[in-house]
Amino acid sequence: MSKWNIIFSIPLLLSSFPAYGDEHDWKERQIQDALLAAPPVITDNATVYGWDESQGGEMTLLRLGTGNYTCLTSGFGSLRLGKPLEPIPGPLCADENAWAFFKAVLNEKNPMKPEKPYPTTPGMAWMLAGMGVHEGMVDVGLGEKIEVLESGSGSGSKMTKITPHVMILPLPIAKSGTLSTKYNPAHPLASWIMAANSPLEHLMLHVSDEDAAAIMQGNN
Ligand SMILES: [Cu+2]
Repeated sequence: MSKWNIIFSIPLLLSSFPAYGDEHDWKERQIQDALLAAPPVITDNATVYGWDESQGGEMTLLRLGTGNYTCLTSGFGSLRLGKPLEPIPGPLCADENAWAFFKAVLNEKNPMKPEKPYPTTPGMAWMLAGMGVHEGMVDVGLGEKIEVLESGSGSGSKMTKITPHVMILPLPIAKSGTLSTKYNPAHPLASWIMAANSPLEHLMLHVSDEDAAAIMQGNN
């Protein structure tokens, strides 16, 4: 079943309901989490989606924006649909091309074996809060996992925080260059190819926490 159809039918109703008490609290908390993904020039006008815990973690519209970016509360970076939020935040903000790609990914039962070809125009997705990686793997659903940490680099430990990054995706990349196909905690700012040789292949461009903070501040 397509989760995306549900996602778009519910928000139209929800957005017209006033939010009180607990419901308002979790929504506000998730919006604040999502806004950590990118600088205000992006997030100020962004649409924000989060996870409705009362609906088993179903994706839901939290805030409708007028800008070209869509932000998602922590939990999407690993496509952990319907699962509890990660202890390490991993919100993201996607431009229109990246969002079109994510929508197509969400519509597939098995994102690694799409029935419909994914859009091919690369977009940009910001994850300036970094992301938590569970036992060196990212879960894309149906038991399919992408190994993202260099083996022998602490990938056996339960949770590793990878540094702030921007993703260009989707982006097929020849393996003839110097880019690794894994994140190496010993070189946390190195660019690399995530989900190499899969339909989710993309470029990961990392910055330090300090530089991410500078980007978040802009000219202020
Ligand atoms: Cu990535």
